[in-house]
Amino acid sequence: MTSPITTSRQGDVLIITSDNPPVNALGAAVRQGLQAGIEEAAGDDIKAVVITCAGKTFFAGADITEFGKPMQEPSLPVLIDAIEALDKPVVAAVHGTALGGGCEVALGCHYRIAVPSAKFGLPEVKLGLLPGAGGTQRLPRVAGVELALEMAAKGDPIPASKAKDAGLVDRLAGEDSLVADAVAFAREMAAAGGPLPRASEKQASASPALFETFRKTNAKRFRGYEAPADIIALIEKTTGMPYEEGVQLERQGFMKLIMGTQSAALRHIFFAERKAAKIDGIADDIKLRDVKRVGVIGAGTMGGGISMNFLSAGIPVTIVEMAQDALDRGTGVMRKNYEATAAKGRMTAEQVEGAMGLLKPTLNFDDLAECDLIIEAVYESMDVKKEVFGRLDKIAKPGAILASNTSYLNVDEIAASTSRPQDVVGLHFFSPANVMKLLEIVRGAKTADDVLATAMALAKKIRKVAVVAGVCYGFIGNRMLMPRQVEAMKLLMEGATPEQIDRVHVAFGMPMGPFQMSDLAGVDIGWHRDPTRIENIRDALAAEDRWGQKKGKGWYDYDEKRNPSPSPRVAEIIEEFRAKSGATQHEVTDEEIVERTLYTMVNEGALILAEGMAQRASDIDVVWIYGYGWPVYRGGPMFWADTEGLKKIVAGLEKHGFEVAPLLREKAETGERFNK
Ligand code: 3H9
Repeated sequence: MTSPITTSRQGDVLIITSDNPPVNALGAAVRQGLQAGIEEAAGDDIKAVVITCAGKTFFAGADITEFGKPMQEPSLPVLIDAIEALDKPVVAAVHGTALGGGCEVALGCHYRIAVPSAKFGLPEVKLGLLPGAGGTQRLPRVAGVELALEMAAKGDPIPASKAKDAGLVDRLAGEDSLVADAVAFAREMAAAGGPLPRASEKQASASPALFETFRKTNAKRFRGYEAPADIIALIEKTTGMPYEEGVQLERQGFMKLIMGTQSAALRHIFFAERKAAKIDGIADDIKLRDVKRVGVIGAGTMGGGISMNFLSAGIPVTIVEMAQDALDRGTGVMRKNYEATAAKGRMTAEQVEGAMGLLKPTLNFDDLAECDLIIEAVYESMDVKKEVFGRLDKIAKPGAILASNTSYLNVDEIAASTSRPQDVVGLHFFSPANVMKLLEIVRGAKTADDVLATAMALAKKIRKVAVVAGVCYGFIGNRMLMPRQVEAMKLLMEGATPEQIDRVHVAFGMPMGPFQMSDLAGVDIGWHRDPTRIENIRDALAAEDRWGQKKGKGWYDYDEKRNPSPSPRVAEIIEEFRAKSGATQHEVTDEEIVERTLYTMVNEGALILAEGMAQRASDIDVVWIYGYGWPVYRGGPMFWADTEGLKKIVAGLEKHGFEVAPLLREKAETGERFNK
């Protein structure tokens, strides 16, 4: 097998090049090739060395697929030490993203030169790990403890310009002359002579207050995660320590995390997210439909949010409403949202104008004839949707993709109201649609393959994580939400409080519990609006104007800063319904809440999987992580079920009298997992 590493010479400079697509991950073959390159560099005729990568990026890190398998020599830390130990200048020439182990290789080199578009990062934390090849020790010594903490504990990459300011990059190269500039730099450093700047020989220092402040400032972001806490503690403990001792502690910390469930969960999600983009039975190279302009029907919260995704990606949008005031209100909200983003420094004023400039608001439905993809975001009613699709069928250009943003309704029935069901697909965005990452692409019985593949490609373009779902009530996400909601209400009747149920969910790692979520979304959503018709607790709350946060009261009472407190009135209402329901009261334990609200979701997930409504268990995990805030460190409901043990899930369901999904039972009995 040919090595992904080649060497070449420019005079007395040795250029070591890695070509290991797609991201130059530092797998065994790359490490072995680099080791051979370093041995070659020891030759007397070599005065300096450049390490660079072909393709789209510098090393993007260790090869994650090797984790959990027996390690092949040389290990990355040993290799990087050997690079640093060379007695001639070694220059890392960086383009693309120097991430994780890649950033650590660059730190092992004596000098770093980068193109302006390059980025540097230590994203290991996002895989539940800490940098394990010297990163926690060399980065603070090169770029300072504060930046090292930021980069290692949060995992976000920084641009080359910032890296240069911090001393992580010594020089910027021309965007098209990286290797030539690196060779010149290497030669210059060789000629200059003098001691080589080795990161491990430098010192780092920081005031103890820095760590405490950092912990406090980021407490919310890090809640529940092991790796950030370990990273902060490690850098705190090793700052000022000799390098050799620090790096040993780093090694121990890395080994501890890599054996843990959180890292397994986070690595699972890394690959699950990428696998979700693959559609069973459709070739990767299928010809896609050209989407140059998107049409959106409805300028309400959903239609506006959906439009913003495309505008931000530079795709023109025609947005249609029925009345001028609704159209004006909708476009006004979009502008306000963009301006708020700009105020936070995440967009420039020109970008705001650029995006809004791509928007064509109109009252004329026929203007949609110019669009290649039309998404309807109108009222959630089958009759209304059918009427809209019937009209669309008459005016849309041949081959245009017709999409419904329905959250529950039957996409096949909607498609049947057109003469072109093959062009119809569900595109279920989650609210707020300009923010939430998830997109469910609903595959109708007749949806054409190229329509599906085009939708998937577009999702990537607008930076969504998309999952293919089949036609069933609520698709994947909302269908699994239903048993949770039903059980939460039953638990209330049997003795639990909204506070207890929410507390259990938050302790589990959810951003909020079911009642907090209802207060945020609006208790009145889907309410029949007849205050005299009180059939359940929700009706009672809505009738008393307890619509949630927007009214200052819902399941909870809110102060002017929207801090919730348990509501005595809600307790009374619950008591009234308990009395009427005849449900047997008992002491509800936290464990029972988990079993009845979360195990039931897993059960529903197993049904979805068996019915083929999700392509794979990991897709269900992706839906819950990106659409509903399931804690990433638990890997999604199906991965979590695997880690809990499927036998335990089955026993928990049976204890409460639930019918166990056959697939779940089968897997529990055979000892299989949902995610292999
Ligand atoms: C580490 O370095 C530990 C060390 O500190 C210590 C070690 C001792 N390995 O994302 P894309 C695959 S931990 C293996 O779609 P993009 C990916 O699965 C690592 N495979 O491209 C996909 O495969 P497929 C720290 C990897 O352009 C394909 O490459 N580093 C790896 O949108 C394309 O990926 C990280 O965590 C990998 N490291 O984004 C960086 N990376 O085509 C992780 C990617 O079969 N990577 N693949 O689905 C990324 O963040 C993005 O891939 C990157 C490119 C930004 C580089």
